[in-house]
Amino acid sequence: MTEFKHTSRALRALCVLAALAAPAAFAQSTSVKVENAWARATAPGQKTGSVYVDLTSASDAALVAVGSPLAARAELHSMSTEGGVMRMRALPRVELPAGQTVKLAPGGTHVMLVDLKQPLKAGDKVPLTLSVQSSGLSLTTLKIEAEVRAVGAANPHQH
Ligand SMILES: [Cu+2]
Repeated sequence: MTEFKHTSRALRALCVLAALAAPAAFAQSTSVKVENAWARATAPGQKTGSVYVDLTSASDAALVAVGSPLAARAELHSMSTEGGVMRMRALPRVELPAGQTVKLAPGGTHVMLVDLKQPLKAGDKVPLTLSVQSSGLSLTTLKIEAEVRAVGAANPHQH
């Protein structure tokens, strides 16, 4: 009998917590359309990989973090050509303005997989998590898969 009382008190406490947490979590969740996710097949010995994807967010948001179980870490990079030299830099975030399709594509913004745990072979799937922050500051984690394609040469840049 005593035990039963304890349980119901604990349950009541849980319900209160859930009620407090729910409205904020649902009101600000972001809906993002993910299309054309693919990764470039790696050359033998290559320890980095590039992933590309088209993202369209229903509301103003930003891609703030990426991850993959196939790499030690994943980073957001931009790439540009300055005086004929390809330069790349890490980005803290990629803005996703409402209703606009933002394309992560070769020669531009990309997801870089650093310290790959295995080669990326054509036809394989690369699991990825994308952390999207809405303007209301809430974080949504998207789980996607990028298909590995053998396109052109290996990465134009190596770490
Ligand atoms: Cu890069």
